[in-house]
Amino acid sequence: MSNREIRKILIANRGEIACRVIWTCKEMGIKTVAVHSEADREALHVRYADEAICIGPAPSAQSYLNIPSIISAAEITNVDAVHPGYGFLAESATFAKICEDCNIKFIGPRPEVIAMMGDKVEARRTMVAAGVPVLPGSPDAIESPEEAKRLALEIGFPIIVKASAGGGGRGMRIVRSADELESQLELAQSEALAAFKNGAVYIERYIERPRHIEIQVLADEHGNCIHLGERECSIQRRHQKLLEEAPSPVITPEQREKMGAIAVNACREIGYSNAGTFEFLLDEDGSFYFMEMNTRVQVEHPVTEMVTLADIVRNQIRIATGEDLQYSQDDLQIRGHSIECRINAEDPVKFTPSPGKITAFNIPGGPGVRVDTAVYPGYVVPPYYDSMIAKLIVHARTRELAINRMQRALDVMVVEGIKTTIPLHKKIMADKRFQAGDFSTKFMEEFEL
Ligand code: MV4
Repeated sequence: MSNREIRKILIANRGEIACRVIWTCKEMGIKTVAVHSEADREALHVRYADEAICIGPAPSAQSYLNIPSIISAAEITNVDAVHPGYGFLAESATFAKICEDCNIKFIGPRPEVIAMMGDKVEARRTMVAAGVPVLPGSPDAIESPEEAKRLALEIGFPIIVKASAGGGGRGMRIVRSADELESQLELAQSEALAAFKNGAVYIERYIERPRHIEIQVLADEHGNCIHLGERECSIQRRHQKLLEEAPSPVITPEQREKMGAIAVNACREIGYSNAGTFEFLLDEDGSFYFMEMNTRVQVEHPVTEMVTLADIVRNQIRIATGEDLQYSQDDLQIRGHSIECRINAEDPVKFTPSPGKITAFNIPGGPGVRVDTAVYPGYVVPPYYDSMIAKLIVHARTRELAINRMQRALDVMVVEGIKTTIPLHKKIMADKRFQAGDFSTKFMEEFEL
């Protein structure tokens, strides 16, 4: 069933994800409109698109986050739909609603669903109702220090205080004993208020050494939903993922089926549509708990594409036209192993941004190697945006072969003129614990010792 034609899409983003969306649009015979800031006139997504419109000055707030400017560009170019990519306006319920009101299809879930998942207390409550396991914690935002104390004693220390409007690790505090609870709670609330203009916080039992495992789902607008297995995202630093892989070295087929079924069932319960990701914390005993849901395509989607042969962006667009999912769960298989290394324009030791001119650029090739990037020799990495300049993705029959393939690829990857995280990835690939699959979200803290 298809009730909406999409002939032309505006990509409300920049960088590699804008290029990634354009590739699939080209394959589907869909015309594309790039938007760009004044700093991005020479950007690759501008050259790849059929049309390009400048939407404002370099700072994101005046360009890629400027809703009136983007809607104007969409109206002028007469597009049928907007693809938001990730970051920027991808999880703005306001933007999704305005698109809808302007009769432009937002390629993502309904605005109400985006808003609900953006409120972590509400998301948690919704997931409990949909049968998704969550950690013992507060059913609502914390109202008083007394309530926090009562709950904490029930749950047992350590606990974690999280901002309801936060996410991605911003505004969290670990509390290890009752005597520090009140002060930490107050700090968390005032930090949340300052950072998100919303002081609501909630508490949960704290897991010391979890793994971050996420399930990719695809849901059409008619209640059909499938999962595409998990991604292992535990290797991160300061809540920034460094590399991801699929499948996870510790998830068994039975565990995958269980986690996938829970995610798919939840999607049906909440009327979720389009691509989405359920983030789980996996405990050392194999228990898993819902953390957050991402209502967009993710940076790390390629590792899932490599092991399933699905084109996630194509599925997003098909779903947005109102078509049924083209495959059922039984059609989907996980084949081989994929790893993605995020190449950032950063000092690999200090993790400070390293913008500037790329004087030499060489990308690896050969079987099972994919590079998603928007940079080229002579390109100047602007200082205004995210520092990720490329994703190096490999696919091989086994994890061991994928690590080997990644090492060979990293060896021939050349980015000169700026500092990058390539040397760090080489060290991680050579690490015995990484190779053994023996790690948690604490891996980088221990790695640096
Ligand atoms: C936790 C946790 C342990 N216990 N919640 C970090 C990101 C945000 N989405 C939630 N996070 C965590 N929540 C409980 N109850 C540990 C983390 C965490 C983490 C999670 C995923 C990936 C990396 C992380 C690094 C530090 C802490």
